[in-house]
Amino acid sequence: MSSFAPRVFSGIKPSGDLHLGNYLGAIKRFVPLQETHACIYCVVDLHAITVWQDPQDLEKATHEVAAAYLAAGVDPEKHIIFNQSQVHQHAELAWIFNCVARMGWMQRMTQFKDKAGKNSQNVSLGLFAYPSLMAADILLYKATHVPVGEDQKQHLELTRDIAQKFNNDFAASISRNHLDGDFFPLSEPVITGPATRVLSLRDGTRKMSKSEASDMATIYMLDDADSIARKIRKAKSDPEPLPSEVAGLKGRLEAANLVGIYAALADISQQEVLDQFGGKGFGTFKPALAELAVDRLAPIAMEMRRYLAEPDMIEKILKEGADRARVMAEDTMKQVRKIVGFIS
Ligand code: AQP
Repeated sequence: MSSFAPRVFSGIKPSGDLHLGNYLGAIKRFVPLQETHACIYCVVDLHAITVWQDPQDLEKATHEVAAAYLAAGVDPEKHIIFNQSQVHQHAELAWIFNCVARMGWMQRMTQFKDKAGKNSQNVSLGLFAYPSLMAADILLYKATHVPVGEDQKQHLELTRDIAQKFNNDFAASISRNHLDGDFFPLSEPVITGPATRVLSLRDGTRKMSKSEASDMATIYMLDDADSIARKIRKAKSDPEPLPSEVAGLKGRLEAANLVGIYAALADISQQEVLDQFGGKGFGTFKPALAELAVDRLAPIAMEMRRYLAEPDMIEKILKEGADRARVMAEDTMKQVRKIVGFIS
């Protein structure tokens, strides 16, 4: 049994317009966790600058991520919403973790390989060290659970490796400082539901992403009803009717993606979707999906716009959240500095 209090941490990069993958894979799942856990939801701006961000766009995107958290139903009074750069302890712990993590561990990260592509000599050092900062984000608050999309699974495994190595490397010092047991928890990824990897609407081999070049491949959280319906109507599919069993979706990437999106939006299982639409073609299924998507996304988009019209209020919420997060982060860092042997 873990001796750590149940606590959730997750974050989203303000690196572009939020999309359906961010919503279904992360934000939508943040909300129910508030009932059972103390939750900390961060706008991870330090992560965003691992690739170039125009400063004005970064500010705008930071507001957008905070507005999405609020519009989806995160409560900033009972829980915490803040932007990462306001709590400098994230960067401090990340540096220590850079000295704990091994080069070989980082070199195995598939997201780095995907993002760097053929350009690996020319990307920022920050992009390479990204998982170390992510481990710091989570462990600074000793978070036990981390709701993320499928693409973050490997980074979560690395976070556990870093926590374990820190606990082992510094075991004697942890005990000398009367901090019994493991200092950092082995945080659990929470990757659940039918849409943990929402795919591009134009190419079922790629995930939906902020940095996707084609506008038609991505449903944005702030898209209007017409755009959502048009994108779903034009989404790549296949000529076969939908199967009546989930097993029949095997090898049909685009069909499985659209069924998964429907299930996640309707809060039902993929099988329940197929119970309704099995044997029907995309001519029937796509309009039903478009209607559902508009029904679920439009109220959130409206609420986001309402928050975005009040940037001062968003910044006040972020600042108050950062003030509360900093107290917890400094508590951890005071102990970490002692454990490592820093004089302060
Ligand atoms: N397509 C997706 N399906 C399900 N979940 C997804 N997430 C991202 N894309 C999908 C989840 O959203 C959270 C925030 O991700 P992020 O913005 O911090 O980074 P990312 O995963 O790199 O997202 P993008 O959209 O692909 O951004 P860019 O293009 O800027 O790199 C995470 O929990 C992630 O799993």
